Amino acid sequence: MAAARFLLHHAPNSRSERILWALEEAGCGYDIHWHDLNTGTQKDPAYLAVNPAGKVPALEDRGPDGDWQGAIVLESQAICGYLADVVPEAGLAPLVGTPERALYATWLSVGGAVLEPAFADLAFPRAAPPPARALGWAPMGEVMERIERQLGKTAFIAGDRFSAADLMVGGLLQWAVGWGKVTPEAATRRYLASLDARPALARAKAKKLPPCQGG
Ligand SMILES: N[C@@H](CCC(=O)N[C@@H](CS)C(=O)NCC(=O)O)C(=O)O
Repeated sequence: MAAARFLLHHAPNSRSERILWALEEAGCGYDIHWHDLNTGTQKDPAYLAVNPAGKVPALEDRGPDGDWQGAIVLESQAICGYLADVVPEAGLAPLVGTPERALYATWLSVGGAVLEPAFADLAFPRAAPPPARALGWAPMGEVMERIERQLGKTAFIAGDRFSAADLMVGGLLQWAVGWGKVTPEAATRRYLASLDARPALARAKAKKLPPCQGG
């Protein structure tokens, strides 16, 4: 059987779960290379050639005809945006050249560049806080208010259609709420419930363990 177009380097309970979800939303063929962060397979020399940072996720694109080599996308935000662009039929991003693209581009970046570091600051407080104006993100409480305001206006984070921005923002929020670190307000709660009901997310969650462990 021919290999699927995409190969995801994935570890359970890690940031690569949102990429599993992205691939299910995109509805495209993919294989999984399972990593075990506890035994440290992400630091194997063969994987460091894929991602020198030794972290998951990494997405290899073998191309539409399976003959691409070395097309590797790193960083969750880049991977979500990349998949939305190369699988346009999945409708995970507004078309380039439309006004809807502005809000989408904003929230795709907020997910990775504002929400995620703000959450890291909340979960792992620093001994001495750095000067706020030197940081590119607001405290987590303010980021949650920004999200709540947006979700008071639109059903999804970047408009009334699900997009790759929801993978980044929603994916992180699911984690933060599940960990008990943040308490979402009404619009954010409704949003998270609507994400939970997505069949693609259920399919991604069903792949939590490699076949030899998960059946
Ligand atoms: N900025 C990266 C972060 C990836 C990342 O931190 N992955 C963690 C798992 S959640 C990892 O692989 N950690 C293993 C390690 O550092 O050894 C992204 O969003 O893709």
